Amino acid sequence: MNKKESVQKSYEIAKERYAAVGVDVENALNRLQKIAVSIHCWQADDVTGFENLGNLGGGGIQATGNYPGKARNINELRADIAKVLTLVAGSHRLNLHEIYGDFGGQAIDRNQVDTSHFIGWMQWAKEKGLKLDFNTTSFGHPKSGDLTLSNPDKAIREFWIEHSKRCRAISEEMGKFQNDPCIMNLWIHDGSKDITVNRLKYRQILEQSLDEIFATEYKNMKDCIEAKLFGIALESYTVGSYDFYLGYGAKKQKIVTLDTGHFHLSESIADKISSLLLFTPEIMLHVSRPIRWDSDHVTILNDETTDLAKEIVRADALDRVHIGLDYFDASINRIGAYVVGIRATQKAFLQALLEPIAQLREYEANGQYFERLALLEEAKGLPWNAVWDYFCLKNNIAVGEDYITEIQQYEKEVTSKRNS
Ligand code: RNT
Ligand code: ZN
Repeated sequence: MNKKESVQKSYEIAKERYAAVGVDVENALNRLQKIAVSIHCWQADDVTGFENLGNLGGGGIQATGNYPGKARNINELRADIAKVLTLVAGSHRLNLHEIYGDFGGQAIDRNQVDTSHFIGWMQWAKEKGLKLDFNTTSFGHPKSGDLTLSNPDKAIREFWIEHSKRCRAISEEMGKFQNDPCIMNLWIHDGSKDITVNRLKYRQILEQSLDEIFATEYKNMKDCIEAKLFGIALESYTVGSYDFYLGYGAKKQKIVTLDTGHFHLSESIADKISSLLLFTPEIMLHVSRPIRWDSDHVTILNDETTDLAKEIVRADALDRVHIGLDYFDASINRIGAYVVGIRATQKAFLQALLEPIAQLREYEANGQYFERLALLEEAKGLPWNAVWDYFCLKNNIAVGEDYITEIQQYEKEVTSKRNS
């Protein structure tokens, strides 16, 4: 039996096994096919971007590692993303940061950016069948400092307000062009290394800045606000904490972005889904893998990721949750980092879609808690991987570990020839 035949045979057996616990595998596959992952452009170049403003310094974010071959310009980044797309099934999205604009060698500061710098991206994305998402970029700039939108200095604050407004206008144009809302994320690093005696003051300023930024109503873009626990060199206080943005999001009906690396390590992100669904319009996810802190390791198929996927599927909220990735591991092959993370996310959702939920809920309704626990345990071992292999085969995508050699080949022919 060749590989293709054995994948097909295993799939047929898996289908019967799942049917026995009341799960329709074909339905799960159809739903998985429609799940788009918003692929973050910044893993390709360690969050460097293409500004021509000289070495900015500025801080706020940090990638660690120096694996050779990072993308040095737009063409290389596009080639890398195109390669990634050949190794993952389904239709996805590309999540751009403002600093990845097509600035054509010009020094365009962050308060000067406009849609013209993203026309090239919009056209390229259309050719590739990708929808675009967007992000303001307030880190890595001389005006980044410790405080941006919450800065008491009016000039600095207004610089970042102007930047953020322009990013919303660009997102609106992207959404219009692709006939699908562009999801724009706003994350700022604002905080304090040491004790501050002005916690309220900075949060008040941030609230006012956000109100100003969001004053214009748009139809083709959606705003997300992303909280964080702390940043390196800003350990004592984060202006945009989860309480802050959850409150703001619930009050002003904005989407809260849950980055799985931005919470206390013992906190369940999965448990937040059902509450956010009740009080905020939609949810944006940055699926990552915190190690000790928000260290942005590649997303893998672990309990945290599958629990998150299960909560979304159990809440029947796939149409209200935007699934994005956010990590930037500069210590391994970057194409590989993308492919492992995207495939892991899809696997987590496949497992969630294959859960024998009707039976589990029946047990729960009847108070049959031993039965519920037993089926949850047994479900972990059901042959989901046979369904996954078939999903890849059906989509003409490398089955199992076959993508390793394809990435090695691309490294040999393309990325290893880039001298940074
Ligand atoms: C940083 C946030 C933010 C960034 C990207 C690059 O802690 O997670 O989402 O990673 O905007
Ligand atoms: Zn994030």
